[in-house]
Amino acid sequence: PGAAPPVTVTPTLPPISQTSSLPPITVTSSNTPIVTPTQLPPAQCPTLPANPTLTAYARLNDPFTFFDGQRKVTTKADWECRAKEINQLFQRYEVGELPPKPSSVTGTVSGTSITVNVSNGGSSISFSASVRLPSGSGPAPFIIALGGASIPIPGDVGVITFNNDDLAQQANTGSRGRGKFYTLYGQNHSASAMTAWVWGVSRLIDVIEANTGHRIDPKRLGVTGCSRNGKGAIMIGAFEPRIALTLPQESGSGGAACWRLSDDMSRRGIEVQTARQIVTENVWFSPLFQPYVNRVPDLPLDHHFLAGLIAPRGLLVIEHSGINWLGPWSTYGCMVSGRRIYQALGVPNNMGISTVGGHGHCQFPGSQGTELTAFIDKFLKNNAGANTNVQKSDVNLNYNEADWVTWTTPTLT
Ligand code: MCU
Repeated sequence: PGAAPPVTVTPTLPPISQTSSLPPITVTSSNTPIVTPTQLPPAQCPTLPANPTLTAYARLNDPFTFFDGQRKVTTKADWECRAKEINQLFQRYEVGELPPKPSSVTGTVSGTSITVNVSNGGSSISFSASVRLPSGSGPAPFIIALGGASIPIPGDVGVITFNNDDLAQQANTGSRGRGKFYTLYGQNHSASAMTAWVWGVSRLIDVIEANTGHRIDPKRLGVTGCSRNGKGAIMIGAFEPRIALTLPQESGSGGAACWRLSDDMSRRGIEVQTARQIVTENVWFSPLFQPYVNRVPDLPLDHHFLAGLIAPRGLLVIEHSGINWLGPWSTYGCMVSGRRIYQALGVPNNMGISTVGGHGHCQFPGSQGTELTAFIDKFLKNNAGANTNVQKSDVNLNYNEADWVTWTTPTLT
């Protein structure tokens, strides 16, 4: 038998063409990154479980670990996710739901007032704020003052006086569900009075942004308020990113103080406002907070996180060192540890803490004038050189941070 014929393999696939239809890659400059950081896909933010399991924690919660207890915050993008998570935690455990911008928000801005008209579903409300124009002409910075300003505001900065009680009353626990916010969203809405005020300021800013030809520069807005309205001011700074400078004054417990630290003062026999007491006095917090006031360590947050929600925007915490009810040690310690978040973001001096006594409640003392002026200059008047490196108290409050903070502060990239 002869040898088998050789097997001939005829390729059926067409030959691979050497010419490509893709355009050639052009290198324009060796220094130009192909993808700029802002074009990077957003980090995946974790979502909170529907029914979170809480783990008691006696110290100040770690801002740099996510709620799941595992994932760490190592980049600024991670922090944006963590801040969203913290915002949700505040709504869920303390202040109730903050409704988004409603379907219809209209209004007018004049040299004397801002009028806001809002409709949502079948209901409508109108409210207004009064305007004090600054000296000069053209767009200028303005400070929104809850119930009126009790800090000195320079003449070249305008003032918007917002009657926050009109949106949500705060006389006593009987004020629950009373005010125009609840006319719109219903008496049983979970939002606390403070949440309703946040919402109201957001609508004022909507109207300021939607109108032209007035003097209010929407990019240079501050917010202030004293005492109960100082609690409101810090919440507004935390929940409304269009606020450039937050100036809470003597906000005390429920504001710049941490619940855990105020409870510690109370255990030491100091007569300080606590979570347990505050819900029996007024409606600043949501009914959702009630179950936690006697088990504060279960809360997955404390108020040092409020500083983190405001960061990197300007924040000067103005407190009183001599009124125990306000929790001077608690406000100071809470904010010193909250300032770690600004430090992590590389902007420690965008936040200042100033605690001074020897004056009446809400009577701004001259000795805090330098830092107030510096923060207004830097964040409302674009004076980058103003010295806002402020962390002071006129008395030694002896906050030993190591007792309360065991996490370390990363440098976020
Ligand atoms: C510091 O803010 C409050 C405080 O929380 C209340 O307990 C007290 O009754 O009133 C203070 C206040 O708003 O004073 C004007």
